[in-house]
Amino acid sequence: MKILVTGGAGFIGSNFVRLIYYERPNWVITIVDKLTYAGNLNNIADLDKNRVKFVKADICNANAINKFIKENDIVVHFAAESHNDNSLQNPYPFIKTNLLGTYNILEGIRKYNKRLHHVSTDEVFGDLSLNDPKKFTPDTPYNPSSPYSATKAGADMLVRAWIRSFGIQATISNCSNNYGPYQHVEKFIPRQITEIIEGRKPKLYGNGLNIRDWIHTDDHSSGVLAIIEKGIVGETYLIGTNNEKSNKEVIQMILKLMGKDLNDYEHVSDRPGHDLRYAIDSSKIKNDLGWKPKYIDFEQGLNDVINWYIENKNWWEYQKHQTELKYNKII
Ligand code: NAD
Ligand code: TDX
Repeated sequence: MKILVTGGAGFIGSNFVRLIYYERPNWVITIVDKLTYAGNLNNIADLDKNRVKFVKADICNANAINKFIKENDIVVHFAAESHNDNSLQNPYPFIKTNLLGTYNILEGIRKYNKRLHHVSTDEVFGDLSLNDPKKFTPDTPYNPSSPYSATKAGADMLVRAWIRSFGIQATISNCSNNYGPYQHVEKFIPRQITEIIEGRKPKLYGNGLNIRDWIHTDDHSSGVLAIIEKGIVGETYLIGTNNEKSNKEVIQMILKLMGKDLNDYEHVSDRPGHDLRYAIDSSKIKNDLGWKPKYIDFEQGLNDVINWYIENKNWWEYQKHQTELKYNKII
C-alpha cells in the first residue's frame, strides 16, 4: 500500500504516520505538508527518511500535489487550519486551506481514481445543551458555529457531493477533541500545562462549564486506520471515547496532577460564539469495524501528556512564546 498523508507534520497527522510506520511496515508513506506555524518536522524526526518521504507543498496548489496523489493508492487528508481562536481573528486561511485545499484533493482523487479518507471534526454538528441525552451520530444535521467548523463542514459536504455525483471512493471520520504529545500549545490542554510549567496560572474561558469529549490521539489514529482497512466507501464514522469533561474539571485535574492548588487558575474572557458541549456516539465504528480505544483512563492519559511536556520543553518553548504573544493581543 502506498499512502499519502496530508498534514503529516501536524499533531494528529504525525501521530497517524507513526502508527502506520510501526504497525504497517510494508506500507510506503509520503507526507505533503505546507509547514505552517502548526507543522513541525521535529514531530517526525525519529522516523527513517527512506521509509517516510516528506514533501513541502501547499494543498491549495493543485499542480504541487497532483503528482503525489497519482503516485499513491490512498490519500488520508489531515491538512487543515485547525484552531477556532485563530479562525475568529482571521478566517481567510481557513477558507483557503479547508475548502479550496479539500477541493483540490477531491479533484486529484477523481482524476486519478484513488481512494480518499477525509479527517473531520465533531464541531461540524454545532453544540448540544449541557443535559441533552442525545449525542452526535453520523445522521446528526450539520450546524457549525465558528469559521473553523463552518469550513470543516463545507469540506465534508464537498466530499459527500463528490461521492454522490462523481462516485469517488471516499470515507469521512468526525472525531472529538484530541489530546496527546506533540499538540500545539495554542490548544487548551497543552496551553494550561505549559502555563503552569512557566509559573503562570491556567486560563479558563468564561465560566468553564463548556464540555468537550476528550480522546487520546493514539485512539483517533487507530480509528482512522480501522476505517481505511475495514470501512465501507461512502460512509461516515464518528470517533470518540465517551469521555465528557467540563473545561473547569480538566483544568482542575491538570492542577491536581501537577501538585498545585485546585483553585489556582484564572477566568479570562469567553470565546465569541463558544460551543457549549460536544458528545460523540461511536457505536457505528465499534460495532461495524470492531474498533476499540486504548486509553480508557483519562487521568492516566493526561498524566502521561503532562510528563511529555515537562520532558520536551525544547519542542514547545519557541511556539509557546509566539502563541502567548498572539493570545495577549486578543485578550
Ligand atoms: P494541526 O494544526 O496540528 O496540523 C495541521 C497540519 O496541516 C500542519 O502540519 C500544517 O502545516 C498542515 N497544513 C495546514 N495548511 C496546509 C496547507 N494549505 N497545505 C498543506 N499542509 C497544510 O492540526 P491537528 O490538530 O493535527 O488536526 C488535523 C486534522 O484533524 C484537521 O483536519 C482537524 O480538523 C482534524 N481534527 C482535529 C481535532 C483536534 O482535536 N485537534 C479533532 C477532530 C478532527
Ligand atoms: O486557553 C484556553 N482556555 C479555554 O478555556 C483555550 C485555548 C481553550 N479553552 C476552552 C475552549 C474550548 O471550550 O477549552 C476548550 C477546548 O479548546 P480548544 O483546545 O481550542 O479546542 P476546541 O475549540 O474545542 O476545538 C478542538 O476540537 C475539535 C480542536 O482545536 C479542533 O481542531 C477540533 O476540530
